[in-house]
Amino acid sequence: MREYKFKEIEAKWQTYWEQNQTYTTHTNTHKPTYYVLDMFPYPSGAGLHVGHPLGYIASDIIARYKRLQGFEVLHPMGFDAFGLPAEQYAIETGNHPDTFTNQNIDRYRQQLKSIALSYDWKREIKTSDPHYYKWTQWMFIQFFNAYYNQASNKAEPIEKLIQHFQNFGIENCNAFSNTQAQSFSSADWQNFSDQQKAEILNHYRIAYQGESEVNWCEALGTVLSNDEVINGVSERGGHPVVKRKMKQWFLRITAYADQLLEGLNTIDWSDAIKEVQRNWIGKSVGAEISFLTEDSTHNLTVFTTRPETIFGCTYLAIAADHPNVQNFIKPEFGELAQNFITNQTALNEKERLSGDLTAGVFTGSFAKHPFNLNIKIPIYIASYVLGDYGTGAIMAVPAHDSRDYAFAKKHNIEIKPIIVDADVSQKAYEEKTGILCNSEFLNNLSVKEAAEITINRLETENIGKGKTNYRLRDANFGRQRYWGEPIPIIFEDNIPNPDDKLPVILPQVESYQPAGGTKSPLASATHWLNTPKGVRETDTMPGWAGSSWYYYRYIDPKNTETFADKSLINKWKAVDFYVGGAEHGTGHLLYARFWNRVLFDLGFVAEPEPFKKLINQGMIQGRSALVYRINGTNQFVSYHQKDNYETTPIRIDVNLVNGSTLRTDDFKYWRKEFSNAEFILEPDGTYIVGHEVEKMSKRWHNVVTPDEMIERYGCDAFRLYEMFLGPVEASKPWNTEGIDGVSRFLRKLWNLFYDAEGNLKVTDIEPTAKELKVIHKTIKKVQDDIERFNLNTIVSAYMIAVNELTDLGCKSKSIFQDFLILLCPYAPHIAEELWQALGNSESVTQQSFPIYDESKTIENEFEYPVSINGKLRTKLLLPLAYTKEQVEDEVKKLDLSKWIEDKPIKKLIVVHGKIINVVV
Ligand code: ANZ
Repeated sequence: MREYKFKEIEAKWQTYWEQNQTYTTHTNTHKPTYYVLDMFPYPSGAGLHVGHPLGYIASDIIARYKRLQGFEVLHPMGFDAFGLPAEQYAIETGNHPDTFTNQNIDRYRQQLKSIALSYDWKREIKTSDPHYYKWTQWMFIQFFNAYYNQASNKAEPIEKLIQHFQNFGIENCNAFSNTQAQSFSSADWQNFSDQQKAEILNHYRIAYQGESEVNWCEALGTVLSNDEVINGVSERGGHPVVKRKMKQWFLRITAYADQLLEGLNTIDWSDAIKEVQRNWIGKSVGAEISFLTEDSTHNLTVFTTRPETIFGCTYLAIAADHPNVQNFIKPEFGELAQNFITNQTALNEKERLSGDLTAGVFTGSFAKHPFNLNIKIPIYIASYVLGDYGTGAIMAVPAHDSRDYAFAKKHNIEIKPIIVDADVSQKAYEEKTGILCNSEFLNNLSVKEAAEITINRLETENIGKGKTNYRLRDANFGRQRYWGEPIPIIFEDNIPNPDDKLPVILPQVESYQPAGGTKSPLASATHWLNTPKGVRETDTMPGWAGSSWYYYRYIDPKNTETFADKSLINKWKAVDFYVGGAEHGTGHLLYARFWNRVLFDLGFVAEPEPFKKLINQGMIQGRSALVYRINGTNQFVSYHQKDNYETTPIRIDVNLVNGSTLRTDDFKYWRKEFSNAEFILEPDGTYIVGHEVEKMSKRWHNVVTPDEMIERYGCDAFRLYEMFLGPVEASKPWNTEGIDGVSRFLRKLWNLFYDAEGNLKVTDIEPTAKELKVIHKTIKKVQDDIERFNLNTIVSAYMIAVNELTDLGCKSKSIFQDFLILLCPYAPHIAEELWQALGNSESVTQQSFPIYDESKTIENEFEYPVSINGKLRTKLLLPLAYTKEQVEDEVKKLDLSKWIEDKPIKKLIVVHGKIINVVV
């Protein structure tokens, strides 16, 4: 007697897979390789809700499918373990963040295992493990010891640059930098002190020390991230926050701006996320133009993407935090201007741009128009001009730029259109604008041509030059926190040198509080800080360091000689299929691409791009449940009655609801304050709740966990349902009700194999043409849809197949076997159980994907409807290959006496493959 008991079955197979190492990846294989990766999670204290596994299940289906296709699949999982919540926990409790992190990891691992994801768990990694971060630190040192050569377009050892300085000084130096080192000869270089040399090299190293502004909160004694500062005060406590310049480590990602753009054309990612990266890199082609003040004492260089509009420029605007802003402020305008600067510089970029964009003040200075020295152009300080973009100053063209227009209107500045138009003569243009053009200038030109000509003229007249700008900034690589990888640098007489004794292990500290000043808690670990060689760097790496290269560690996780053996990297190359959230578009996904390119340039890895194909799973939202309290009472009114009262909606735990019906008794028990709640019900005596679709979060009491779902419905049903909800990339609400459908499907599948008495119905008989058609149709559907990543429609295909096979009374073992192989990527437990019931001893997950045979799907018989005098009477099954005459012969053989008695057939109409009509 056999019933579908999912709990027993699922436990049995999870043990089997573990004991038999079913999902171990063998690297000494001759099969083609395929690497399927999930973005590894940061293990938070809350564990997983049903939204998290969406991507994990999808990638698991791909991994399982690729195994069936004969690939050796690498499908690992690990943990991104450094991060702020653990740090916060340590500060609050005084406990080591590792304890907290490990607890969370254990919970995550157990949850992930319960979902039957086919990871090779022996490859698990954790970024906070010294065996792991040793290599993060080692890579940092490679970056420190490298520069970007613009001649070869790649990172090269810094030794090569030193050699160049030694031989030629700075002349013909092709090293990328966005700061300017002084000019020096080879003789100068040789005479420089070590300190001077170090400072020059710092302009070129991929990992370098730069100055950056941080948000400093005196009261909290710490540096805060932009998110932790709201309107100039700390989010926690509301203390004042000021900007402070600090020396910090950076990675020179800007050297790779063009490569990161071009690389996007070589990878299979969605257009949306490529666009996010393009915008973030923000390449702008234009010009820098120099404006001289009226009295010729100062110069203001602007960056513009529309150089040809220079004839319509009616004012210049400079950022409040421009380093030379003071040069332009005339004493009469001093007070207003200084106040404006003070107000502006207290705000961060986001705050400034969300404020009044027409805010600004006149400096009192004028500049000369470079092409017509008689025209005077006022210089303003404006809130919408950013100090750290372009040159921090703009030429404003109100007639052609909306922000300039708004500003000009507010400040009563002239608005002067320029004409780049074949229909308007130069003379008319000059009359209109008062600007004398060179002969033929701008006449008959497209915008692009006009821009080119303008740049040529700027260059010949030495007023400006063509210039490409990027929005991308070098990546800040230092945090003043404890829970991160120590940056492996020792300062010897202020000169930073790599510490080659790796790993530099995070020391034990007394307190996880910041050490005062702008230093991290590590600064108080004096025993660790001071080494015979010098003083250690106390900043730690940011969260994205360990996640920028982890995909290589899985390839060879236990290696102690190197981060991963080169021959193994050459075998797996890079990630073939990557699944994770789109919110990482400008963080992890950009940093990892950059990091990987440096490793590639230095010869450590095999591919310039780390993730060939990327899928971004959508969000699963929660479906909150609402009850309606009548204001000022303890009465709750049901959804359809609520409009008759003044009510306030209250979100309640979704587990108190069946469908939309509130279990009122449970509700009373839920919270003490509701224990004497009264209800105004619907006419049928139920309380109906309202629903709201919103983020799944504890705060809204709408969290559903995989644990609950698996407990109630089983893992197979849960996996199927996650996919059934809709396309993986789409965001959609969770609705527990719907899972019943897939549960029923699994029972129906079971009943296809077992009769009511629990006996296996399967036999070895040859499958019928109809059964073959069903299975081959399904093979094609599953294969096509997996290849196109349409994972939701496959669930319906399974359901249709089981319905059809049930209707056909299928008992064929070979049909069943094929079906179970098709099913096992989604529902591996039931597939294994039934596979074994069919007498197989090997795991179904190790079989070959069935081969589609189109000829089996072609109908070779047709069931003709037979009408007599226009009335449908019977049916006649005939080979489709029969000609019209053969069909007619078959009809004549039929015994139709029941309907026509002994009347002769007057007319016989046969439409081949469609219909038979008998007229008597
Ligand atoms: C004249 C002009 C005329 C401009 C026109 C635009 C339209 P992207 O594409 O983002 O690079 N700009 C330059 N530096 C700026 C700064 N630090 N803060 C704010 N705005 C700045 O945009 C470049 C354009 O943005 C530049 O071209 C400049 O305005 C402005 F019809 O110059 B333009």
